[in-house]
Amino acid sequence: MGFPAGFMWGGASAANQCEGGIFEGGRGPANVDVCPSGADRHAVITGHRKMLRMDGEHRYPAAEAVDFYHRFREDIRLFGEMGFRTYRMSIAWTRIFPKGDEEYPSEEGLRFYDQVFAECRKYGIRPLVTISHFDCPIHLIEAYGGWRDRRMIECYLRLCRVLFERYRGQVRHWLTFNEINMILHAPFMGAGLCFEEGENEEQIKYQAAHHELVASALAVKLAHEIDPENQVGCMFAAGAAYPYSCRPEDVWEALLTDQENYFFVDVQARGAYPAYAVKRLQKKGVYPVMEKGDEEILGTYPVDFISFSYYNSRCIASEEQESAEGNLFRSAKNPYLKFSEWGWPIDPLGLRITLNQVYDRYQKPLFVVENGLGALDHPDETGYVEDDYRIDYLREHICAMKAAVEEDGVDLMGYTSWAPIDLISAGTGEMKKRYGFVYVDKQEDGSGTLNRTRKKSFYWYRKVIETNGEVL
Ligand code: BGP
Repeated sequence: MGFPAGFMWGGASAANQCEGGIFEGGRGPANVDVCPSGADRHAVITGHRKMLRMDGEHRYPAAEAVDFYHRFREDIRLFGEMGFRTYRMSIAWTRIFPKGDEEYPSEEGLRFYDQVFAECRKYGIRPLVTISHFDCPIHLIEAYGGWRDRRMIECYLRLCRVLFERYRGQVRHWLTFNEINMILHAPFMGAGLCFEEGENEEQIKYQAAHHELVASALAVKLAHEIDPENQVGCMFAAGAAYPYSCRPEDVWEALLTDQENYFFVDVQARGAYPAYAVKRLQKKGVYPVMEKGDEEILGTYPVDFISFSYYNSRCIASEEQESAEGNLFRSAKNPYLKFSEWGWPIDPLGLRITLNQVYDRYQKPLFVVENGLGALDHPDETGYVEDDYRIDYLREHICAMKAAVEEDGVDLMGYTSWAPIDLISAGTGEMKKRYGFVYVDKQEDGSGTLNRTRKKSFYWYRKVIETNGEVL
């Protein structure tokens, strides 16, 4: 009983939030580099303020991030010490193709990830690789307008081919796009989209989504052709939508919210646009252009497994209510829940509910690839943090997950918490919003030694993994 043997415990990160070194190794500029911290970030990541270059007035936290680019050996050693069986990480697209549409990849970029994977191997850690975690080369944004252009599919598949061939046998688990539904909420970060005055944003977002969905299906095809042992998953930002009350209008709105997110997974896992999406897009006057053959592609190459991030549930009201924050989605404030320092609801049972809903809907293996607590940490003079609040959060979520496996029969492959080490926040660009088991001495103003120190949660998580989730 409990978690199955071989359950993939680990942690998850993204290149742009931890690597830094954006001017090194021949890497080209990407959308994620020019998302500033501070008040303008929101307008930039949503595509409403075009910022394709760094300026002198903003801070760009991805430039150095937490310097994983130079410190990956130390970091992976720490993951090994915690007993990680897997490490979810992403590839910076512009390390491999600095502009995005070159014919040949950069050997230097490929060599960097050779070294990262070699380091993982030393500790028996299997990489789980997100091919695109909010990455889009700036050149492709300037030349094509990002994913609104169909030619992106070809560029993305070139990247996939290079990765699948080069890392054949070293990487078996792949995710095509991080939080693919984030395209609706942060379209510049999710798909390199910038909007011009008067453009039909919905049309552009769903057109870009269509391109990503076709690209994702073709990536599944390619991965299997290159190595039949490859397993490819989709990834979406999950969190069950609860109706604010049992008023049918609230229940209806909650259903609509869930469908908006499930739309992506319905296509990636079931292989076709669901009927509700076809009708609703038509009603909104949104008609993504499809080419002959697209339907067949989507139908022939569904994903092998479904992964998602879970930070909180959502609460949906049909009428105006006090609202709450949460992973770029705002929803009504659920009066039954507690909230993090960033105002995100904390709802462990919501994870069990979400796991059940997703499993019922798709009947494919699931993988929780992000879950964690962003909090202010207060280190002592040695850098040690007594983060019982983080341990409590993770314990309760792991318990909920365990119940879903043990009592509900959900087929769960693994759990990678966000994040094994402190890194830059995607939503706010802050450093002080920390998630890690390892404290990084880097402060909000960019100062700090970048030294790594194990937090209390480090030792706790090590025990969790060692006992396969029995000692929590
Ligand atoms: C998800 C992203 C991650 C990560 C996480 C936490 O949306 O996939 O990249 O950052 O959320 O969010 P935040 O960093 O905004 O606290």
